[in-house]
Amino acid sequence: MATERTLSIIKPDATRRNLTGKINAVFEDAGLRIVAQKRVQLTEAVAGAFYAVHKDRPFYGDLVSFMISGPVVVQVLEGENAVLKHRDVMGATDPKKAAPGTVRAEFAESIEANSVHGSDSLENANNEIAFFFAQTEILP
Ligand code: IDP
Repeated sequence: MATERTLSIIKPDATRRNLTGKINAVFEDAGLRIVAQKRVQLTEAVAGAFYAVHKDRPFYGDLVSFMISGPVVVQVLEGENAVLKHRDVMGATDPKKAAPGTVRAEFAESIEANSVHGSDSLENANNEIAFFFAQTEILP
């Protein structure tokens, strides 16, 4: 197994409910290391660009509005098999289908306000990390 990095976002529903620490504890307990982290208010342009892959989906407009409804915490997580490990501890997109103990099962409010984002492939992780972070901001 290789050491990987993945891009994680703690979404506005979770920052609003003061859950950043609890979610970070799930990641750290799973063996993921937070090697970069910042709390930011996304603009419509930035959130729209980040989720451009979904621009033709019916939920795109609502998703962008949700993502700018409050601050998010963007982070780089590092560890063995980090992309898949992070997706595993996040749980399924729809919290009703998420396995018990996953972040989304424990904390998500709905399929949209589902508390966390995680890159779904190593290639996307590299692109999404570069979208938010300069190399100098990542401190293993
Ligand atoms: P993922 O975050 O589990 O990878 P994606 O299908 O990539 O799921 O969707 C991106 C985000 O769009 C989801 O995390 C969720 O916030 C939102 N989303 C996905 N499907 C729906 C839907 O059917 N209705 C509303 N929002 C959705």
